[in-house]
Amino acid sequence: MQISLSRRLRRTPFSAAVEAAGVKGYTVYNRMLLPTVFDSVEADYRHLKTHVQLWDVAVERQIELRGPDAGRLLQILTPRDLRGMLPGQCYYIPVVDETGGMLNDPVALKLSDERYWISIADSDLLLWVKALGLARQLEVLVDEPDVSPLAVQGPKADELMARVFGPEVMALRFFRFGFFQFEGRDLVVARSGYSRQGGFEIYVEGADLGMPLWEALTRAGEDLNVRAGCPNLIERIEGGLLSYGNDMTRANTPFECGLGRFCNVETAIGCLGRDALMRVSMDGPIRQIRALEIAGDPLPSCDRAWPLWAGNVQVGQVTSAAWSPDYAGNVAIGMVRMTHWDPGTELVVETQQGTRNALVRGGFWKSTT
Ligand code: THG
Repeated sequence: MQISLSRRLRRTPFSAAVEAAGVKGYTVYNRMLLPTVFDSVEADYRHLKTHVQLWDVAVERQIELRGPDAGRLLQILTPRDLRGMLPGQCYYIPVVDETGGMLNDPVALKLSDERYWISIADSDLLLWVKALGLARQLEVLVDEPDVSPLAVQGPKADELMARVFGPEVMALRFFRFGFFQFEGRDLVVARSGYSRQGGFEIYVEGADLGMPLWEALTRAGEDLNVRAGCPNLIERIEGGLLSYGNDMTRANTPFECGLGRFCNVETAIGCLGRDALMRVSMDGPIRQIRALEIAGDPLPSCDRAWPLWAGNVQVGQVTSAAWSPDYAGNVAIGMVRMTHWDPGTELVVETQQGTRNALVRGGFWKSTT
């Protein structure tokens, strides 16, 4: 069995390097190839937690907003109050529709007062953003620039990045970005990324720079054991990093997703979902994302929602699960009804391989070891 490639399933500026590194699995994300495994998911996990990896995350496509109304349009999309956002900052923003349903959970970057990038998760947000800009007759251009993020993740990321971009890159604070030169071109480099191991994301502008940058990082990091990697299922569950389309969909509000800390419904004036979210923020959600431990041997990956049962009543579902070598158990993310979401609650989960006991936890594992 193979994925048939065509123009609709886009390669990335780093695909040649990923293939040369022996990628073993891909998923499709924003109609682009996203590597999921190189050695084995467990070996990739251990390497990520020990050394440093290069991740082809070009699938994190950018939506550029440019023009005097760029900030206004961004505020229409999200219940997070953007008034305090400064150039050089990244904000994790829930994006919601008029019912308060989640459309995406991107990272927004403020390049200047009139220019933003929205670094999107897996949903067709460009169409929604363009339509809103046009319908509201805003003075803003909306499109997808030729920008492809390359993530450098792991405990040795600072050392590797300093060698290629200079020691100044180490002064970047979390969720801040600056401009750093590579081959005479200015690139946005942020301290961010889809892991809890620390690291950076380089927004590679111009596909021609992809392979030279990958090769420079590989050469510079030989003695650091640098290799190709990718967002790791086990590590991201331990860290409580949510996956749009898996752990939440348009059927969920940001409060249900545990993203209430990124919502300011009182002050996010202009947000399309503000009224709807005001109503649900008063009472609070009746179901919410939870970390769960699932008993027994290593589970297969969660290729559909696994119902969660309390007796013969369904009280939620598990949407991501993996065997954790460090915790010697199955770590999972699910959505659980209020009546059964207290830490220590024992439930039963129905996987494609039969039922298992599941325990609701008080929080994620957030391992950085
Ligand atoms: N980086 C960039 N773009 C992205 C992702 C990324 N687009 C797709 C996807 N990942 C979007 N989803 C997330 C989910 C979590 C985080 C970032 C993007 C994240 N969250 C931290 C947390 O929840 O603790 C930090 C949030 C904060 O404190 O502001 O990093 O990874 N460019």
